[in-house]
Amino acid sequence: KLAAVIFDLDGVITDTAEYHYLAWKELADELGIPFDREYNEKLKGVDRLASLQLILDRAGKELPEEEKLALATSKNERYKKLIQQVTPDDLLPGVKELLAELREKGIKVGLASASKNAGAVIRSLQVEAYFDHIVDAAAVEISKPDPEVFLKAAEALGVHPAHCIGVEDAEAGVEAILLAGMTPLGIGDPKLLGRAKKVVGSLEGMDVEKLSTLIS
Ligand code: B16
Ligand code: MG
Repeated sequence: KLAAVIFDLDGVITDTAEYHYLAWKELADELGIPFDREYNEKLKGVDRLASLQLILDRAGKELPEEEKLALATSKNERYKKLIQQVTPDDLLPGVKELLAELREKGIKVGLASASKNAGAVIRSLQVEAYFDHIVDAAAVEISKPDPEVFLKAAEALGVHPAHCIGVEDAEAGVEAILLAGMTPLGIGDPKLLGRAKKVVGSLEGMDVEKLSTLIS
């Protein structure tokens, strides 16, 4: 029986991927490293330092740890400036309606994002009230595809993973949901998210009845 739905943020609730891209792009340009939207796909769902590593790897560039931390901080400063533009209009289609229905039917709602800025984005989107728990990404030790962030969310919500649906747009995220023992709903391309129980283009028209059929 469906007890909780645990959402990823970027690519599921809103499309902050574009802002992450712009912030990384500025940094990569300054470093003289080639970086484009296609390569950016690999960074989706991947935490900040691991994303930087993917960019450096592409140029075969090695840097000392302190320098990497400074670059990651610099990217984050740019990102934080960009997300000041986020408003409720940036909610992806169907999200608000689904969150409202989940709340109304007493199904718990959690957020399992790799982003340390997740709380700020959720507040700017003005949907904070719909979430029973937002996992603190800073407290997550191992990134997706490790299931830690989803398991932490389920624990905080007081629900068994078997009664949870996880919603993800990234391959690593779908993997994390499966490893957590939850049912994955994919948002995006079925070719990339083939391991999800079901893949839809967006959450438009998604409701509790449809979600329930995935889990029973
Ligand atoms: P931050 P998600 C992820 O969010 C993004 O997809 C990924 O591109 C980003 O690097 C990561 O959060 C960390 O974000 O630098 O703000 O801590 O998809 O897990 O909601
Ligand atoms: Mg995502």
